[in-house]
Amino acid sequence: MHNPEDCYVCLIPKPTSVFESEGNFSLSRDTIIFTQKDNRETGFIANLLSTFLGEVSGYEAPVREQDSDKKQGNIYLSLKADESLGEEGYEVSITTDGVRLHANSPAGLFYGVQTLRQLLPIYSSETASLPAVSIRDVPRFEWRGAMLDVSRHFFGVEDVKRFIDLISHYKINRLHLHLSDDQGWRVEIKSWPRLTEVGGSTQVGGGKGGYFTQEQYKEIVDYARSRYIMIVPEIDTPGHTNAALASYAELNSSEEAPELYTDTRVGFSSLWINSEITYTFLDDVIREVAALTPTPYIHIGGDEARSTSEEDYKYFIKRIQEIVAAHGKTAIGWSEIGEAELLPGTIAQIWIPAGFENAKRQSAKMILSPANKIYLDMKYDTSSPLGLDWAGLVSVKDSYDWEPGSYMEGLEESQILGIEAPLWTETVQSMKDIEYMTFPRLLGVAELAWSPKGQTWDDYRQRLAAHGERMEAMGINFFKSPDVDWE
Ligand code: TNX
Repeated sequence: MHNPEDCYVCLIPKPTSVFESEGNFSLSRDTIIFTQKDNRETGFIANLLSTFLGEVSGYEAPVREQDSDKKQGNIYLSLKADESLGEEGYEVSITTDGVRLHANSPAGLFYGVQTLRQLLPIYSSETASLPAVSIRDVPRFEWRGAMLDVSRHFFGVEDVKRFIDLISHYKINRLHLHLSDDQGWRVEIKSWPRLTEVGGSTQVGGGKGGYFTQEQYKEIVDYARSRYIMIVPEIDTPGHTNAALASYAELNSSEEAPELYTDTRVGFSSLWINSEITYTFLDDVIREVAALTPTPYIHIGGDEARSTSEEDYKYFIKRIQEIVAAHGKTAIGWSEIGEAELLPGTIAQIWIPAGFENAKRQSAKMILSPANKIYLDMKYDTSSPLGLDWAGLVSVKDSYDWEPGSYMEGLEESQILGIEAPLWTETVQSMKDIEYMTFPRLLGVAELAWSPKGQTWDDYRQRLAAHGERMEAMGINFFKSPDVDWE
């Protein structure tokens, strides 16, 4: 096992098409990576490939610019490709003579490089090679997401960067950061400094919490962008707001600030819906977050507003969408926002059926995050040391073996933007915990989002079994699920 010829079978997510041929391309001390002239992004991706080659061959191939694609015996990355590959697809051909990777955009090249990484041997050897194979690969959905809750427990820049590195290997392209909740406010807002000074000072269990300065948040956005991942910031409203309410008395209808909260109940907090100060506050927050976030989306939460009346909720959701739009962004909200009037373009993220029918009637695009299938914070089985179980147990098989296209009744595939797996962190306290709950379930989610419809659990399960050693080599603390016969 693990000779390079076998390796193509363990690609995750599985490519659109794979054709094997004879032989392989041997890496040598003469191997050079060529890129097109004058493209800085391609240079960065080529350097990443060089690092991956170095890890297994002990030799980091140099990167050079070149005008034409004539040269033999080397690796060539090109931004000239078949139009049908779209924005994110790529084509790679490996022969005994060399490697040709083509895409229409740097993102496509980046995904091609992740595929090449999985085709390389797991362990370093002097005779490292790539199997002769020809792959054409185009994603099924444009939204391939993971969510990390940095509010219940705070995770700093280094942890978030590691998370980005790990998920980008599976062609995930959205990282939704849940930046505020009852237990903590995690992004600096210069016009309302107590949000982080007070609201960021603790977390579940009473630890010291923390927050991202605006500089740190920008660092995360840039780091993610260099891995073709878009950061989607969430400011959860009008419920899940105790940290903000504790920071500023004027946001409370009682005009008194509650204590900070470090337990895990939900549904008890609400912004003061009928006060203009609330909307001044939100306008400031959204303006600052929008200015830090170069991409189109801001998530407004909208979930579990059990302390807001229905009438107030509808009024509020309408107004906050207008604020988001005024700052040039598109709003995303959890299922429940479907009960309110949605502005054209607003996206509903479905985690429970509530709100779904009304969101569908309003033609909202949907992101699917069904809790009983892909909540990464659910226990795997009754013996899981971490996690919750309100949506049931979510085994590795459960998280893979469902079909997004027919999951919600009457939902056309064209209305589905994609899927996203959230990791809520009430019970998750360290990077090791994050990895344990995320891996390997997120790999299955990545495949559901990327690969053509109609993959089977049996086939996936074998690829995952072969992939375990690779996760080990990457230092990932993954759950060795009994659903899989790990090699
Ligand atoms: C429900 S999912 C929540 C979160 C919790 C999660 C725990 C959603 C939109 N709201 O506030 O952290 O359950 O699984």
